[in-house]
Amino acid sequence: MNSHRAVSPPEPQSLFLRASLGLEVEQTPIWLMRQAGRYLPEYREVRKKAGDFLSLCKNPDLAAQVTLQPVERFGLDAAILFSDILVVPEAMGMVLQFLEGEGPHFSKPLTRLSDLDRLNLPDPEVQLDYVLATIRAIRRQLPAHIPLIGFSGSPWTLATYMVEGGSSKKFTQIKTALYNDPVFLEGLLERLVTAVVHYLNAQIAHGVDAVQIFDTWGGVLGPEEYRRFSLEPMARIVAGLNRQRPDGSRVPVIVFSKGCGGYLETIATSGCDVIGLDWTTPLAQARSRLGPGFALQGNLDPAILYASPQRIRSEVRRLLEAFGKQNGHIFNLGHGMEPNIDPNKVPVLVEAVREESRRIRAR
Ligand code: 1CP
Repeated sequence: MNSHRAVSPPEPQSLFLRASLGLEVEQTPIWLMRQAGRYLPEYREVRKKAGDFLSLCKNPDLAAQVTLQPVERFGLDAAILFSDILVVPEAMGMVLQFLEGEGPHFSKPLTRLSDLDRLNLPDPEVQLDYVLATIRAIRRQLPAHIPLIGFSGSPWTLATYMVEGGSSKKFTQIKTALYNDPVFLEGLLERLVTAVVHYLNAQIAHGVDAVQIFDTWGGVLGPEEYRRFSLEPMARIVAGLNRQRPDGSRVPVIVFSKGCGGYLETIATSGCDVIGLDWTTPLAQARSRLGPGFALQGNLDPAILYASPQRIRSEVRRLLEAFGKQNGHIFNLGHGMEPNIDPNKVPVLVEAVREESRRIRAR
């Protein structure tokens, strides 16, 4: 007998965590990006009570309540912390507002290297204590078998908002910086890497079971720029995370770079466990390019929820049939839920994923 045999870490029981690690599951787990939000009447109710969006994010009891709403209503396989990626730049000292109908706004965008002196490195236990309190409140109420996903924006995606001053269509300011003043941009990304590592490690310490890095705007970069300004900072974050719990279990990391189906082989070098896909890359093609070492998350067009129940079911069937019996798939949409979808379409999607994936596995 080999007395030096390593003690293997406990196998997770939840469908979501098992699929994240490529383990066998009896049906495909499902959660939805932006599963909490304005399409739910019960969300709009709580948001009204909070006053505005940012006040909702900063109220741990109410933020926990809206986190749980879609999980309770639809029986989803994971909860995602209700917050926003832009609380990190705010904690670094920028002044953030969400203007009604216009989205996020920073009053003094960063334009040059000397502006970086205005940023501080936040202690998540201090400036982001409300997020950690929300995680603890969720964990107290969420059934133990449902995992909680924490998240952050990628440094590149956060930097677009900090340099453009808000949402952008053309990314003129940040691309000007990228080509004319890379020292400024790299200095900003470096500070964001450090801030996000501390932030995600604090989320893990306070009870999230997995983390997702949202790189919503990675796809506006060409291949070389994507590698240098989006992927490399994310890889430094992944390398800095405490992914081993005291009991030896693993905290999976999901990287979601929207519009980056052409860069999957680059994303695979990030060190993540799960690669999120938008709806432009066929799931089976992604698997054959990446091999079985990565779980995949996605990837129907969110607009499928405007279609009829029959069409939703047939699209789910088509997607799952094409992927077949392989392990390592988490069902999701290819991006967030739109505020004007009919919540009654969601159970159609959830049931279709469960029925079809069970049927395919039973063959
Ligand atoms: O009016 C409202 O109620 C605010 C709408 C809203 C909501 C519900 C915003 C403003 N953020 C959120 C929540 C949110 N944001 C979550 C919650 C968890 C969930 O249920 O999934 C998450 C994960 C985010 C992350 C986020 N915020 C991203 C990355 C993911 C994505 O959707 O691409 C980005 C880019 C933001 C910025 C942001 N927050 C809100 C707006 C309107 C925007 C701008 C989006 C843009 O520039 O197009």
